[in-house]
Amino acid sequence: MAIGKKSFFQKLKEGLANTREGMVGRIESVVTGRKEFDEDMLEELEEALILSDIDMDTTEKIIRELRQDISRLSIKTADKLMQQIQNIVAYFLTTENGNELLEDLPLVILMVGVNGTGKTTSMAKIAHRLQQEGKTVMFAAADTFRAAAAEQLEIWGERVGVPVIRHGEGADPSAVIYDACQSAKARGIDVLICDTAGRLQTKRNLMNELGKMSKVIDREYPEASRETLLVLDAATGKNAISQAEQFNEAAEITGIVLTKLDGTAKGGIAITLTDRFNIPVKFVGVGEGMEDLQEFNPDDFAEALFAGSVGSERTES
Ligand SMILES: Nc1nc2c(ncn2[C@@H]2O[C@H](COP(=O)(O)OP(=O)(O)O)[C@@H](O)[C@H]2O)c(=O)[nH]1
Ligand SMILES: [Mg+2]
Repeated sequence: MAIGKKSFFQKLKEGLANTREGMVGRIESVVTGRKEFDEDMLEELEEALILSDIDMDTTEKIIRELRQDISRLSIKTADKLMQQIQNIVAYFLTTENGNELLEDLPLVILMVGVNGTGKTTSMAKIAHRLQQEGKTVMFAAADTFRAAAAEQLEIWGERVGVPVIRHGEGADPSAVIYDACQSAKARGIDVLICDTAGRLQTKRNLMNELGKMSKVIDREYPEASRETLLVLDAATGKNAISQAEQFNEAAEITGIVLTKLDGTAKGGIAITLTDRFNIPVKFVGVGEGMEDLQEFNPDDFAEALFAGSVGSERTES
């Protein structure tokens, strides 16, 4: 294992510590010391999963899968069973679409999500990552609802060395996007990342606003590939599901950024989100530092989650 990989994995493990204690701890206490992996155990496991922010529907699918695997693979030991649950979790975290950002440049990313989930700071972290890959980035301050929002973005822009296109408070967000598209094209910017307001409006309102911005990009920058990233705060647990429902109806979400996994035991929500919406998680936030937004990988995530449990192979702390 390369050093870079190890520190990345360590950080992910640390970020998932509370979820591991909660979710994996619960699973482990059902599994260990069992003589038989029978229906009673599956029922207890079902409860354990539901308590871990995995919804009923996804839980039932996981249990069904596990029931089959126990007989198909003749699983007889707790460590084999834990390993298989980890495999199933990784499988449920996988969608048909890739977890990486689109490679085709230029790229325009629209950041959406309710206030406080981490849109603006995640933009800075994504920009930092793209710059390390040698790409040029620009920000559009299309959260024009509060003056503070554009100011905050400007501070981040200065910090990471990214130009920011902004208008005054209360300006039309689509006008900001329009200017940003022109400017990004003129300067040959690789990735334009657009902040948006996170007010929880009515669905119609949200749809109109996001729809308008999207149309401006389509019209002004048709050659650009597009991502719409929904930022969700993992600590809000089931609330994140209803947010995803609303935004998914209002816009074509291409990826999820799941923030604040550090300090919450509700990380299991990632499993429900990918299963329910079939939208890939593209990044996870495991801290407030610049390097604490990681690219998401289902296998690494499941492995970090189950690290140190009876079935895991990588047990170093
Ligand atoms: N601990 C932690 N804090 C985060 C993470 N992502 C964002 N935050 C914090 O969440 C707060 C709100 O973030 P902000 O980007 O302003 O949210 P916005 O309203 O959606 O733009 C800030 O204090 C961030 O530092 C994360 O992954 N972990
Ligand atoms: Mg913001």
